[in-house]
Formats: sequence, C-alpha cells, structure tokens
Amino acid sequence: MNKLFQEHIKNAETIVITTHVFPDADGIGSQIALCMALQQLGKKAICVNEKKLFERYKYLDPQNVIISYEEYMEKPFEEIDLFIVTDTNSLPRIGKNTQELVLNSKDLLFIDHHPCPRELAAIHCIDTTMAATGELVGNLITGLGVEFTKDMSLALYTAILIDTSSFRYPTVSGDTHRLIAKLMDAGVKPPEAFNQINGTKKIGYMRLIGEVLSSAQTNESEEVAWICLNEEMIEKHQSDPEDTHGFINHLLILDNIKVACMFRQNGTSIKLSMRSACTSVDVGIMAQALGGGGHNHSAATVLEGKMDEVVKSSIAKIQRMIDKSKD
Ligand SMILES: [Mn+2]
Repeated sequence: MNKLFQEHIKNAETIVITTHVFPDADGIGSQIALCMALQQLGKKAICVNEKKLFERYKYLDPQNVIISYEEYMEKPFEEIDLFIVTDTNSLPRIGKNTQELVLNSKDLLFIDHHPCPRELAAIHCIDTTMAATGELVGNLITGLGVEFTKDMSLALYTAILIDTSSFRYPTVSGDTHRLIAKLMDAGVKPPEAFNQINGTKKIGYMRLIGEVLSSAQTNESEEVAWICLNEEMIEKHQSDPEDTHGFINHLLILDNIKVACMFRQNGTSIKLSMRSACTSVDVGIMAQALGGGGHNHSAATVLEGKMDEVVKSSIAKIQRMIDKSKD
C-alpha cells in the first residue's frame, strides 16, 4: 500500500485532496493530516470540499487547509497533478462541482476503507480491514517518513475515534492501538479529544435522545432492536440531524442483540441504518440485500413506504437473514 501511494505522489507537484459530501470526522481528519504531511514534503497540497467546513469541525483545521470548491475556483491550480479522494471510493459522493476537478487532473487516487470492486482496490489505496480511513492515512504518513505533528495527530485520532464509535468496533486491531499510541506521543490527550468532538451537545439533544430511546423495541427473538425518528422530532427539540447518527449505538448493549436498526424518515423515504453486535452477523450483506451497502459492522439503505410497514417488513427480513447465518 505504501509503495503504491509513493508511486502516485512521487512526481506530483500540485495535489488536491477531497472527501465525501456531508463529511464526517474520518473524511475531514484524514484529508487534513494527509495535506499537512504532503505540505511538509514540499508539495503544493490543498483540501477542496464541495461545501465549506462545518463550524463544529473547524478546530481540527487550525491551519485552514480545507477550502470550499467556490473558494478554490477563485484561485485554482493551473493543473492538478494528483487528485486524492478520502473516505469514499465513489466519485458521485464527492459532490457535483468537486467532481469536475477530476476531469482536469492528471492522476486520481482513492484512499479509503469501504468495500469496493476488486479491480478498484488493486490500483488504489483501499483497505477494508482498516478501522478508519484515518488509520490508513496514519500508516501512509508513517511510510513517508514524516513525523506526526500535534495537529496531524488530533485530526487522525478524531477520525479513528468517530469511525470506531470510541474503539468498540471489530475493525479495531492491535495495529490501530499502536498507531493511537504514536498519536498520543505526539500530543493528543484523549479526554480533550473526546470532548472536543462529542461534548458540544445542547439540552435539546438530551430530550430528543430520551424520546427516541424510550420508544426502542425488540422483536420476539430479541436479536433485532430498533428505534425510529422523524424530522418533526428533530425540529421539536431543535436538534441537528447530524447529532442523531450515534443514537443507534445505544441499542448494542442489549442482551441477545445481533442487529441494531435505526429508521429515519427523510421526506418520502426512510433511511435504515444497521449495526452488527457480533462478528458472526454481517450487516453489510444485509444492507446489500435491501438495496444499500456498507461495512460488515455498519451499513445502511434507503427504503420507500410508510414507517410502520417499512419497519415491519425489514425487521422480518433481517431476522430471516440472521437465522440463515446460523445454519
Ligand atoms: Mn470512514
């Protein structure tokens, strides 16, 4: 992986790094750390995202290496030698405008940990065994011989913290923690890092999560548990839809649970997020069967229909798939 990466950056002078739309801390942290490392090597590197960085992530980017597509177009590079996409391996996911920059780039490289066709994985830095893109980027930076700075370390630590829901997913390995040790040696303080990304909630968040969790249900086998929420609930408690992503994880501590689900009404469609509570159940395959996709421990799909009907039919399908996996 390191050799492949170094091949791509060897002759690249100008490098643009992007991530998916509605970026999370893994995409953002990965691109920031990578950009700083490449700048240290003397490259003209910049991060360009479809939209401006959300206010709550700004502390991760003290050197303002992320700019929006609009800002970039005021003073674009004459030519882009290498265009790097972090935390997704699908070009449509980087946004309509940002995608156009790829056409004017001499080389394209995905750095990611999401499942993808084998042909794509062979020529890009894609490793699905990584807990986060941040872990992969940490390894690539080490491979370059660049020392972690405190800023790079906080960006990568936060990327891994968020993508592993605080180091609880099966993708977390000894190597993940060995990288975390290096990031801490470079100055990351876990309580501070945790609070900066998580400790920013308002009281409405508590009321929303209270309402959502008090309606949690399990099926007869207690192997599937779920929660539902809709836009009105988020509005009523003046919360940010972004804040609801972690709700599903609360279900994972239930006795007997195999799959946790969260149904979220979004206009006329319903987003179903799934988390696996054990390594024997692959929610990535389940999501695929329901028209979506994702990792084996965390996946999602979008369904159409009325909430109660969608819940009933998908829970039944998921239970059938669990039963099959026991054979
Ligand atoms: Mn990720």
